[in-house]
Amino acid sequence: MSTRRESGTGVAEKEKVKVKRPKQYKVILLNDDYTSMDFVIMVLESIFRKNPAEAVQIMLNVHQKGSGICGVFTKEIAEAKVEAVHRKARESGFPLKALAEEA
Ligand code: TYC
Repeated sequence: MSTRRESGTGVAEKEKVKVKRPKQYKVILLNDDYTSMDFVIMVLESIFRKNPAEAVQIMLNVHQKGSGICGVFTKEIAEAKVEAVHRKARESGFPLKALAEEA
């Protein structure tokens, strides 16, 4: 973005105003052998706001492929989602893991 400003000298100066798009981060869910499918679906619905059909689809994809994307967010939000997954999993005694990775 660029704007023209009067500096007081009568000379118009061009000033570069940098606006940076915040980096985006994927939240990736990892498969494991112990977390129940119902729990993963509940996590996808509650933390990632997926509808039931989307949640089942993502869960099955992670189950079959080993990992899968459940959303793309700014860094702070992605990290908060990862923490929320780990907290819920810990509370329920499941080893479910998620991670954030630059998109
Ligand atoms: N593999 C798990 C099972 O068979 C289900 C599962 C799916 C676990 C996705 C984690 O991220 C996951 N119960």
